[in-house]
Amino acid sequence: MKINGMKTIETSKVAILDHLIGNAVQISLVAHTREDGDALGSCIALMHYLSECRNCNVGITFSDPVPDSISFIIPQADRNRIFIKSKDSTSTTEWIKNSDLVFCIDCNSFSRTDKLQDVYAESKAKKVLIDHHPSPDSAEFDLSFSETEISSTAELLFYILLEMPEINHDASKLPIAASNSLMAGMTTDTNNFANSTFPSTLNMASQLLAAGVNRDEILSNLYNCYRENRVRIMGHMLKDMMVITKKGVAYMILDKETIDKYDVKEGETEGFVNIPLSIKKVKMSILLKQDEGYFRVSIRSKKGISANKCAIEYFNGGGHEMAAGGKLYYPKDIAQSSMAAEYIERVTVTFLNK
Ligand SMILES: [Mn+2]
Repeated sequence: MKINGMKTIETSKVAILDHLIGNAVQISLVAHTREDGDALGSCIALMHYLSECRNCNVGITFSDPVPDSISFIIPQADRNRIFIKSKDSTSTTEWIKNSDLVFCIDCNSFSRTDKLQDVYAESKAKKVLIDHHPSPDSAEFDLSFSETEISSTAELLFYILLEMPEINHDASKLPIAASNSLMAGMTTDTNNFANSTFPSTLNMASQLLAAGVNRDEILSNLYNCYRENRVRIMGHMLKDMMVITKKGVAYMILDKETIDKYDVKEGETEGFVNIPLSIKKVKMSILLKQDEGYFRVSIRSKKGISANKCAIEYFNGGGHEMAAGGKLYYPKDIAQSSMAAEYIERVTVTFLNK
């Protein structure tokens, strides 16, 4: 039963988790590649709970460096507890190999951890999943907390932590660094309460605010600290690059040349794909960003249209019902990069006619 918008977490699973943590010597956390605020915030929060409340030895492992736009979520003192595979392959691999407990955060399968996939697959550690994406690869894990009717992994983690004996339903007992990063993670995944906001989400926000989280500072870091270039290219894309099809699909293709011209950094186009949905006639928005041999694809849709299905069927990806991503490869899916627009036009007509 749900009371006052709280999320109920199975007591039997909490007991298993408590036991696994109690027996662990070294713990490794991982999230999906190209980590966002939710992935990073959840990892930082869990790390603080494990180290401060449980005295565990914890490290976070990522495939690639954290984008500048969300790096404020990492407290200064934690910088040396994050292992980046592309920067320091040996210590990252060693850390994972020597861990006897592993958490897969905001990521429904190790296959989404890019360069870390094989190391985690070979790990003999106990494996725990905490995630809000559909279709988790449950067979990979000894224990799974998977819930899709929730704003974010940060929210799911918040309700799990409330159940732990040291916290015992009192959010003020969470380390403040954990509370701050849980708030940051939930805020980014809900786009500051614009989407996937449930009664339990507002309940969480309320409890965290009461526990002393500085939300103004988080909002300032998230939304008032961009580089000028980001706003300039946003203007250019919306004015000169956005196409709206007869079917109400808006798409923008950010090519290499433009990326270089505006010196676009990793994570800097975050949120762009949402903007066309503010137009009444637009039902679905697609953003393509050129990489080596493929485009990275982001899809957002309005209620009644599945961004997830579109991503699975045409863009080698998936995600949430109304927010998904994938890849469009050339020359596999399209003969050359210049044919991306034509591909989108064609497949979205087929998709929306179904
Ligand atoms: Mn998430």
